[in-house]
Amino acid sequence: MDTQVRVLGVPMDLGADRRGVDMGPSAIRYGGLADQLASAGIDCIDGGDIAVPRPEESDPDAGGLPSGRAKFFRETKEVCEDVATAVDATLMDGQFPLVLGGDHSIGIGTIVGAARDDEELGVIWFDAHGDFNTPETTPSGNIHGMSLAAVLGDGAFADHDWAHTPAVREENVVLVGLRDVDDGERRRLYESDVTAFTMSDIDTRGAPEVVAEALEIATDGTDGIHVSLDLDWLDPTEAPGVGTPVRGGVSYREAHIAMEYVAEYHDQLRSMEMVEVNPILDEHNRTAELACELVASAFGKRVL
Ligand code: 5AB
Ligand code: MN
Ligand code: MN
Ligand code: MN
Repeated sequence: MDTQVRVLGVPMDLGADRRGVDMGPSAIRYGGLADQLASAGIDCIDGGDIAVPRPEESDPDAGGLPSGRAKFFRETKEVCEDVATAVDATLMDGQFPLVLGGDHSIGIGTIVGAARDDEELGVIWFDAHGDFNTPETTPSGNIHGMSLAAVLGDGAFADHDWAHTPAVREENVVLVGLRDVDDGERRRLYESDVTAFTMSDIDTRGAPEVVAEALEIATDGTDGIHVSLDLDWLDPTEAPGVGTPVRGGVSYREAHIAMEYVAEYHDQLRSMEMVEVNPILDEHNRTAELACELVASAFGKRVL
């Protein structure tokens, strides 16, 4: 890829219960992001961090939705609008937006920004979780468990335009690595046209085949794809520094081969984000370092 990467940090922790993900962008930079990108032959500049209010300064229920529950809805919406504007501006400047979280609620902003030119955007969401709750089905009220549903305008989110309506169709959205899905989410996933690959699919078919199919679905008829990688997609033995770890995730090698497949689609790759790194829960920053390595693989780093 010849494009210059622009790194955008979003120290967001309004969308999750466990504190500490707001330090994710710093931990990932400290973990060697620029060097890893350089080792993939990628030039990068740092666009700094987007301002996020502290939970202590805000009332989680102040800007609530008329129906259902979504904590810090108003603040999340404001931050995501800023993320969308920054991602859009980055693309307009001919650069590649690499967004660092922060909790997964920021995916709303990244996707809205990447889809702003009314171009069709496919999405691959690597995650242990569906992030497909709505304010009506959520067991927690945490927006990081609703972000994929939010960009599709589901449930109570339908009444709110997130800056612009993104051009994302369910048919081009793929979840990969599921192993912890709430009852309401499961029902909603069945009813939707979103494709969901569980860990059982990866166990039986292998990561390369599943990821190849995910890429085909996300690029089918679209103008580009967004890759959203929640570090809890990996097994907690490899990525302990995440807020909601779930046993039975992908291995170190499966994660790398998946990103190497993503690299094959560099012409279609429009934006990428690495989210949910929690340095407080991490062991010597290894989850953040792993995030940097995976970025390098996604950008075409090769052994030979
Ligand atoms: B993550 C849960 N489904 O909605 C909920 O880490 C967990 O962005 C969501 O994938 C996990 O609160 C959100 C129980
Ligand atoms: Mn997630
Ligand atoms: Mn635009
Ligand atoms: Mn997750």
